[in-house]
Amino acid sequence: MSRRTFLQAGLGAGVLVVGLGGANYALADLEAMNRARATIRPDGRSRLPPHQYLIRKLKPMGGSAGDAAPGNFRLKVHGEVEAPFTLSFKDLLAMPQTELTCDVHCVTRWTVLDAQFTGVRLLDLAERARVKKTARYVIFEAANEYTSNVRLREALAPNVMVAHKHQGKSLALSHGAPVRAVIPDLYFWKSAKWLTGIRFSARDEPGYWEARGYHNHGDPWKDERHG
Ligand SMILES: Nc1nc2c(c(=O)[nH]1)N[C@H]1C(S)=C(S)[C@@H](COP(=O)(O)O)O[C@H]1N2
Ligand SMILES: [Mo]
Repeated sequence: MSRRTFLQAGLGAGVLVVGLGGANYALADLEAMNRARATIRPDGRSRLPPHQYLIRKLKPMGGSAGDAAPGNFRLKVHGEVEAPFTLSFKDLLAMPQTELTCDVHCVTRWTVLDAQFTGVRLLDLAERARVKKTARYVIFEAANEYTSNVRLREALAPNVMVAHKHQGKSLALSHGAPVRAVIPDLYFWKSAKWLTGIRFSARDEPGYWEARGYHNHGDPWKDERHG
């Protein structure tokens, strides 16, 4: 299947809008879900992971917000690296920019197809920092001590990024302004909002939710919800 076919397979007409407690999102219809379920991704997995349903746009899931002002933003890239560095928001914009269209899967069972993010690939940040061979994990660090842990190999996948735009616009505060992580192929709790640091680590360090009963890995296709 071509890339274009793959991208279009999740789109379709006939969306049933359902008010859920007044929340500002819609539940896509069963046909769209069946179509997503029947679509096979380039990696051989179903486009809709088990026990997920579709909604139309990201639902703000809360969390303890950081400082949204780009002028105050600093991203520390550190840990098991030869060349640690700190980026301002301007520095981040000066790095090669990537536009990513990806599907997002929340552990509370909603999925959004074709979410769009703009930012910098983690791979590009890792190359610049010259990650040591001893590194095995990436710890995403965010405001107010929120962290999430991702295996290095998975963090360096080409669809993992540090994003400052969503749907072509600056990130909203509720979605992690000014910068968040996006790790599309793990449950969305791994995608730290209000990002402040990327730490390469030799050891695994269960993050905020991982230490509170969520699965340490969080693969949506393996239903890795709880530890
Ligand atoms: N800093 C921070 N990042 C966070 C969280 C949080 O509480 N704090 N919540 C996580 C969870 S549980 C989810 S589901 C997603 C939700 O992202 P959204 O609010 O943009 O949908 O952000 C993740 N990133
Ligand atoms: Mo979540």
